[in-house]
Amino acid sequence: MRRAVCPGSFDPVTNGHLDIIRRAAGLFDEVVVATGVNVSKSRLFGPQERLEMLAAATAGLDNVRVEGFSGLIVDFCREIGAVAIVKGLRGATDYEYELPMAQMNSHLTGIETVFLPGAVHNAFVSSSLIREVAAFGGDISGLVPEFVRERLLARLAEKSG
Ligand code: COD
Repeated sequence: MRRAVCPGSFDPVTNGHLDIIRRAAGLFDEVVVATGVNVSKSRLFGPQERLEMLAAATAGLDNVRVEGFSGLIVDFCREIGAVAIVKGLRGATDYEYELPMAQMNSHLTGIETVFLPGAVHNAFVSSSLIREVAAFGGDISGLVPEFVRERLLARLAEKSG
């Protein structure tokens, strides 16, 4: 059983994330999508909400499950017996950000990181831009699952109300 982990903040999950998760599911026997905390980012949704949205968005993928983690991603990978971390790369900026993390994770436990090139049509999609565009009334349909769009608009309305 070759198990991989797709980690991220997923705040919220986007179609860019889902493309990487789907493709990882085609490469490994099982993919665990792991929602963690990026200490350098502010959050809109809590851990349980991000988990629920990911579970709903990946419900059709038989060999994908969703879990939360805290602490180091390498410790989580060891606990569940994962052989690789899968990350998506939208371009050079992602690569520069992800490479030292992959090298640090390899240094810590020897785990491999597999990079998948992001699809061109999702290259501009990030959770932070989605949150910002939605907050100012821009149209984010087609960039996140419809139920995520609705949940995001409801959360932003709550915050401003
Ligand atoms: N197309 C393709 N890939 C994409 C797209 C897109 N449109 N959008 C995002 N991605 C990829 C990102 O490149 C990333 O690989 C992944 O999806 C998740 O993205 P985010 O933005 O949701 O998640 P991040 O980058 O904030 O998550 C960071 C982690 C939580 C994974 C990281 O901080 C972590 O591992 N934290 C745990 C503590 C730890 O171990 N720290 C030491 C690391 S060396």
